[in-house]
Amino acid sequence: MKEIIDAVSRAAIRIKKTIEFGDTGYSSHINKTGDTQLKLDIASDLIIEEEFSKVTSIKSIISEEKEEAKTLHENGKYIVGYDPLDGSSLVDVNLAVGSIFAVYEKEANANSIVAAIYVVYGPRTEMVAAIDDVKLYRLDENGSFKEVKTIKLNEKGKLNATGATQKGWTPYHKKLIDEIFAEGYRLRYSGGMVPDLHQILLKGGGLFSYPATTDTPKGKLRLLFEVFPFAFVFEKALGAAVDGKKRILDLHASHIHDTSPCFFGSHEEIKKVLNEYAKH
Ligand code: P6P
Repeated sequence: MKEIIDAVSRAAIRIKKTIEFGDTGYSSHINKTGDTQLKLDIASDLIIEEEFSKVTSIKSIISEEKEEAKTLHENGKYIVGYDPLDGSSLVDVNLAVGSIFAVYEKEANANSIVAAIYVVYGPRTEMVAAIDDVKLYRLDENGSFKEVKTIKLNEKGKLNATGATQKGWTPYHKKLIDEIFAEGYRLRYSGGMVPDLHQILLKGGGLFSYPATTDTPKGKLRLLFEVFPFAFVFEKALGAAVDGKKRILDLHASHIHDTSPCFFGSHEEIKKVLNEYAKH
């Protein structure tokens, strides 16, 4: 696993430079989920593929920016699903973005995930790796990622990151969110999944929700390279992740671009979600 983390570190340093000085315009390509790809998306995907090509333990890669899975090393042990630059459209307004990686063994699905890694490109470049526990690393002035601390969530937090267009929320989802705010939680939502979840993890807890809505009845976030990896991170950080009724890591993706409603947070907040959603 260390060689995969090292490859992510090398890719992150290259992607950071591409974000700072690259072309933020749109390409002429549309990816499998119908998003028009930014040149940054394509550049980041190529950088990651190049760095992963040097890692013989990686059998194949599944990228949000690629149509199909790609084999790298026939005798490799791991399948890596990744979103090369999640929230890339936020670069244009100088907000933080991130790369997300899920490491799978036998098959690319929740029951086979063995590690999750993400990188946040913000005022500082940080990487979080979840294997047995969740470790935070920060890029230093010498271009090396140095371990900072182990991340653990409290039973209850203070932040509420409320995703999706409110017009499309179900009445019971709105009731849940309003009740949490009425308890004094603070709204923290940038539209970037990686920094929004990173903030909850580093501030000790809260709730991030991207529910089913009228315009996204199956949610928007992708199981293989967004939802499963963050569910793994939150559970290893002593939190939880559900789809409203079930544990995320008990779900099964039948297609590489499948999405799901998702809630990530501390145990207290996830209990509130399950209690409210159980009534509908
Ligand atoms: P909305 C970015 O496009 C993204 O995929 C995630 O990073 C983010 O959490 C979500 O979409 C934001 O979606 O509908 O709330 O703007």
